[in-house]
Amino acid sequence: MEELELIYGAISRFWKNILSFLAICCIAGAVPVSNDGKNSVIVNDQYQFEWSVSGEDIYFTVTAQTTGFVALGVLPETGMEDEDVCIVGIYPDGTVYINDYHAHEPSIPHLDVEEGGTEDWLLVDVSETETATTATFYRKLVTADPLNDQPILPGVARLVWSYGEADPTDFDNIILQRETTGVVEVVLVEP
Ligand SMILES: [Ca+2]
Ligand SMILES: [Ca+2]
Repeated sequence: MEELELIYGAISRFWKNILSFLAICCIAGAVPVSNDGKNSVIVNDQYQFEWSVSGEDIYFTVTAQTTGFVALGVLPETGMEDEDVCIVGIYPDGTVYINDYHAHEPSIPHLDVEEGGTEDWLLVDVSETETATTATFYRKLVTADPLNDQPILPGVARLVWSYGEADPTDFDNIILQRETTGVVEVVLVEP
């Protein structure tokens, strides 16, 4: 009996993985790859990310081919308004920055703290080479700032990926450029 349950579990996981794979391929055209048990998505040759869930927290590591900022956002189930965006990077002098944003209209994010909200994306590490920035950051799956953040729930999540060619000179005056911004749908937390 136990053996049967094990086989059933393995088959069910297999199909779940296949369905996740197909969901990502069909919706976003991105190719998911497995990396040391972590989940990861190559959005294109300029941007890729990994994620892992630990208790109530979700960790992301984003690598983008830029020495400017990298950004990752969470969209509501439908529509392009109310993006919840994390923007992170490192200045040439080594100073790092990470800020939590809310975009009422697509691609024009405003600092959560300027709107009575809280910083919920927290930095683990950011580093830069001559051509690329890699940042690891995390937040609670469901933050205590519902007006400015989107919850990350089991099932398909709609994410915004973005990067900028330069570091921001004004944290509350950033526009996510169309050429370097897109949406990817991915199962971050298994239903
Ligand atoms: Ca927030
Ligand atoms: Ca936010």
